[in-house]
Formats: sequence, C-alpha cells, structure tokens
Amino acid sequence: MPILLTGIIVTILSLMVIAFVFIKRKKITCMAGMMTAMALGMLVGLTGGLLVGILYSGNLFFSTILGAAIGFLAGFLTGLPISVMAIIDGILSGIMGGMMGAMLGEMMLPEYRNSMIHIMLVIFVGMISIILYMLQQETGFNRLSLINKIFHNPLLLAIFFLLFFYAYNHLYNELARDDNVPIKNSSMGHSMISNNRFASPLNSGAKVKTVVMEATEFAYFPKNFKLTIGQPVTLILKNSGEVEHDIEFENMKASLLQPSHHGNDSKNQTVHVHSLPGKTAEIRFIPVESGVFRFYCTVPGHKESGMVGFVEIS
Ligand SMILES: [Cu+2]
Repeated sequence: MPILLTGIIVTILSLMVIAFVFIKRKKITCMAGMMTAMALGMLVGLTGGLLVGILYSGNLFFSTILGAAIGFLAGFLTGLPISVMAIIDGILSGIMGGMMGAMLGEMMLPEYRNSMIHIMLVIFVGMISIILYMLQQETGFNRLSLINKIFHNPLLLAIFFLLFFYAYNHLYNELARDDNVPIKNSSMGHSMISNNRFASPLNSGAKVKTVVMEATEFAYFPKNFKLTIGQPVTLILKNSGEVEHDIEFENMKASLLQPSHHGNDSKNQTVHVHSLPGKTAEIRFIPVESGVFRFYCTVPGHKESGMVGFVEIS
C-alpha cells in the first residue's frame, strides 16, 4: 500500500514541476532548466526505481528497465520546454537514478522496505519544494505567491511539512486498515478451524498450502516465501546437507495443527522443525498474524553462515 500512495504523491508533485516549467519556460534560463531536469529526473528515477524494485522483487532486469524508463520520462518531459542540453541532462540522470533505485529496492530486506520508502519520500518532497522555490525566484519574485510565503517563513514551512506528513500517515493508516478487513474475517474462520485442531486440516474448508524448504550447508531454498493468514500450511523441511539442520520462525505467532509436547491451546506457538541429514520432517500450522518474519537455523554457527530467510504473511 505505501507503494501505491508514494507513487501517486511522486506523480502529482512531478507533474506540478513539469507544468510549472512548461508555463514559465520563456523566463527560465538554460542553467536553471538543466538543474531542474537533472534534479527531477534523478529524484523520480530513484523513488520510482525503488518502488518498482520492491514491487518486482526478484526480477532485477525488469525493475531496472522500468525504473530507468520512469526516470528517463521525467527527465525528458522536464527538459523538453527548455533546451536539448536540459533534455540530455534530465534523461541521463533519470536513467541513472532509476537503475540505482531499482537495485536499492531489490536489495532492501523486506523488514526495512517501508522505512526506506518513507525516507525516500521525505527526500523527494523536500527537494521538490526547493526546486519549486528556486524556479519561483528565477521567474520573478512574487510576494503573493504561496510558495514564496511558505519559504520565507520557517514556521510556515515547518507547519507545511508537518501537515503533509500528518496527512500522509493518516492516509497510510486508513489504507492499512482496509487491508486488515479480510484478515479479521479469516481469523474468525480460523478460530473455528482451531477448535477442531486435531482433525485433518483438509476437512476445515481452507486449502492446505504445502511449502517444501530445502536446507543445505549453509542455505535455505527458497530463501523467501509467502503465506496467508488463516490458511493451514504444511512445511516440509528437506535436509539435503551433510549435517543436521532445523528451521525456526522468529516472533511469528502460529497455531500448531498437531499435538504439541506441551499440550497447550495457544495460538502463540513457535514454529520449529528439525531434520537429520538426508531426511525430511514436517510441521503443520496456521499463521495468525500478518507481517514479515525472519526464519533461521538454530544449530550454532549456521545462522551466521547464511541460513536465514524471510516469510511474508498477509
Ligand atoms: Cu543448519
């Protein structure tokens, strides 16, 4: 959801700058136009690239091309009313920003993605404001202009930024709440399932998802996977290595679908399964909480050697 919201904000602000440049093109010098095209190309490229890098995570080729294309378009459109030099400036920095953004999005661990998007948005909004101010100065100082008024008064500027991020957070939470509606429904369905927790999960109505996790020295395959709240999961740990391995999910709440040693009914049990070399072992559970959780091998030294991955539950 933050991807869509950030995408919309970035698009609106960029169109504002492009429209401004187009309307005042006769008053903007080549230098200022080049600066604007370069800055907008780079900013849109970086932010857009980051978003598509996260959205198409796992396909760096596609996200790089798409990110570079977004930056290219922004740089081109901004430079177009000014000069060929401004176009070149905008296009080159747009492509560079897009490529870097896509790589950043691809490499960012899932747990830091939202924070990274927020940081990028703060940079984007701040820089766009400065560019608009610079253009306003360039095209003749106008005492009545709202932008000038805001920038000549630090208090107004602070209020403007606070209002913007307050509105952003509000929208963000609103969208996140909409996302939670189906989650609530499925956890209601889930409590019916867990009353019957020793019966076959196939009888409970929800389709069982089977995940085969291969463990070797020292890696898991797949390294990342997705689960759905309320949907029963059979996790099969296939140890293809020479030594024993296990898998444990950090801080993930789940309801186990088999009699646990402790015999408790809690939905807050740790999902842990262990497998000897060349053997497979399985565990069945129902995820009850959304989020991104880390899993790792608890055998000493294995986590540090790379036996770590992430599961995304939605
Ligand atoms: Cu291990």
